[in-house]
Amino acid sequence: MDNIKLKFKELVNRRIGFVCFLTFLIWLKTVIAYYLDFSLGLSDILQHLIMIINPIATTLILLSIALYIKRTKLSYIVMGLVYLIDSIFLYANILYYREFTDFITSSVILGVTKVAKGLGGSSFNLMQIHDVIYWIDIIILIVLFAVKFIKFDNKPVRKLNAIATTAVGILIFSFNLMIAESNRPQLLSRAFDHAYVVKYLGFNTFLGYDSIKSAMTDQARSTAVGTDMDDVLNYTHQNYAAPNPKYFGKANGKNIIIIHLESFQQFLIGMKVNDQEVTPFLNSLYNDKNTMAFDNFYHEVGLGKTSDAETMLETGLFGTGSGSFFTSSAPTNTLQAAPAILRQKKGYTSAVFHGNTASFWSRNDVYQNMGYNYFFSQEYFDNSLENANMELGTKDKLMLSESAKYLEQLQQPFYVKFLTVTNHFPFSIPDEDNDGFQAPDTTDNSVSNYFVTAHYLDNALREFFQYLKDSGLEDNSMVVLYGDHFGISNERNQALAPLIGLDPDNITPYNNATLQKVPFMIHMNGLKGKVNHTYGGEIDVLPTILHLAGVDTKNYIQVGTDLLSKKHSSIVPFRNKNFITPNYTIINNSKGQKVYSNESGYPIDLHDNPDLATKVDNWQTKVNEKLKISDAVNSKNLLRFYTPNGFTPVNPDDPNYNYLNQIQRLIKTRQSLGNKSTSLYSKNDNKSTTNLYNTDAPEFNGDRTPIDDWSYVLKDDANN
Ligand code: GP9
Ligand code: MN
Repeated sequence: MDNIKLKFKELVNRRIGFVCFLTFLIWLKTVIAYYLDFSLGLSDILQHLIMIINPIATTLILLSIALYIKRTKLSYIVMGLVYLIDSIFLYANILYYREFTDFITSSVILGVTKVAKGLGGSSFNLMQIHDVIYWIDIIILIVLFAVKFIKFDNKPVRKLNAIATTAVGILIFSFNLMIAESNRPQLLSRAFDHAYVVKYLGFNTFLGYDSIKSAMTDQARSTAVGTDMDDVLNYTHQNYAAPNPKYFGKANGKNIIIIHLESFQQFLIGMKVNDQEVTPFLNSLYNDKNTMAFDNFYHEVGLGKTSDAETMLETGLFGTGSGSFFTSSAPTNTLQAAPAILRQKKGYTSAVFHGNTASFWSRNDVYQNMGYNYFFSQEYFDNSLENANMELGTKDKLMLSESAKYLEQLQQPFYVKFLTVTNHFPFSIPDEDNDGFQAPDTTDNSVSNYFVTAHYLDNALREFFQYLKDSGLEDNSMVVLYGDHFGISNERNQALAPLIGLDPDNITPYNNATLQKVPFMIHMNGLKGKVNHTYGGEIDVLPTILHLAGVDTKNYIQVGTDLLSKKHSSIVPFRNKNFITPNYTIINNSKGQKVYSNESGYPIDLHDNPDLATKVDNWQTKVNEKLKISDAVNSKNLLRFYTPNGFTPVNPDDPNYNYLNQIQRLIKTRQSLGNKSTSLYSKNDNKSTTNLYNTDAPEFNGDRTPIDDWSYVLKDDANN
């Protein structure tokens, strides 16, 4: 035993030995993390083996840099830094994965300050007790140095030995790559999902791989030329679905109110837990005679989540394949977005209401670039109220009720979007915000609490709709509601399963895909309501809304199709190229492609069904093309080369899209229009309607002042 200790001591007291020891520790932590915190879909022994060896190579190569440095202190500092950065990177990946089921890319790192600012304490909730494992080694190392078990080795490493160490790293890497390629041909050349690259090559290599890809995208943008638009125009002309005359212009001149239901999945509609309806108000709206509700509607977001949903709804194009379009190209690309189209074609005023800081997802820049006239973000709601803000912003009841005083000042018709936020992971609200709803019992707290925050959102919406009714806004508005994406990630579906009648031990890719259904409802007096079974997704919303508003989308570059059109395409692509048709669900994963029957939920053997195989191939080609066209437009910034007839691209510096002094602007607009002002406030004989808004938000405690008052914002506005 002593002998071993002595040998070990000897080893770690030499620089090369110490580097090997550090490599061992990183390797150990990473492998533990792979098994404890990630599910990478390992299907055979070789894949386990490849995954187990993949952390070694890059760690050894990076640490070996220190061996080229002769000066003792500097050499150890470099080792320490590399070790620390690698440890932080590993842990950041673990936290990121818990929320996004994905891995850190270069665009996540570049956008991290913007995103982190708004994320606040939410990452704390992602931490778990066993995470101690990922940091204990640092303490052990410090102790080993403190008790002088390990000392600095003053003897520099001979250059040849340093080179040999790096070479061993490179050799292991090549071996790793080789067996990875043999197990999964074209791993890097074809666009597999991120989990593949990590499973086969590790986090570091994935980051490097992704960075190269991003650099190539920048290249794509700078080398693009006008004729690159030809394919896009061909595509949009061929795939254009003409409006259904029955619905075209049905909402002509009406206000359009979009309500973004944060993390809201379709299974909540009509659901009961502990004998209580989770969302009684939305259930009634879903079945209302004036609501067209879709029950086969899917979210199609990628890593940009909320921002991807917004990208699709505002621009009719998908979010980018990695990272978020909002934080990468959207602030500077030329866009043809809903606020600008509606302003130019139908005279709409536009505004967004959202309880988070304005810079989250780069919204302040993106909205200007889309042509939004106003953006009422967190500072426009009373932050002095106790508990007003949760991790991701002002609670929904406060945000919605305090919005009334801004909404009533907007010139009509208006196009407005309310982004709710309380029903967001980690799904926690103070007890006083719960009206006694009992969370279901599950094995995962965040899954149980999801129902409580969804119920809270439902109550907030009931209050909001009551105001729409009482103020008369309901009569001249079309209200559109949609769930932006899943709240329960695939990782947590096991805990959810018993509540929705699934077997927790046998959740199939088909089940996971079906769980990506989100609500989509259009509510408008006179719109003959019913539950509509058409298959579609978020990409189809913009043409649907524009056609209802009486704007033909023919000349705009949008890749979805009007859900109400006879020519609507009911192949629903996911961002990862999986897709759903009315009869089949197609999943591409490490084991190849699987086709599930929507009727039975079971896979179909295509060998027995060559006709279907051909059809699936054709559909897949269509799905790939749709995503490719959308990606080409966004990544190459192609809309700068194409302006539809009668459309003027937005100049984001126009003072009409400036979010300073918004209140002054609202009032000035009203005053300068005199009796031509169409705001609700003007129509109500220059009297506020906020007294019609009733909320039981505990913060107000019966005191209406915060709903009516905007003096705290005026103060800030005056300073600007
Ligand atoms: C934050 C909110 C949440 O402002 O929109 O974004 P998400 O995490 O869902 O993408
Ligand atoms: Mn979201």
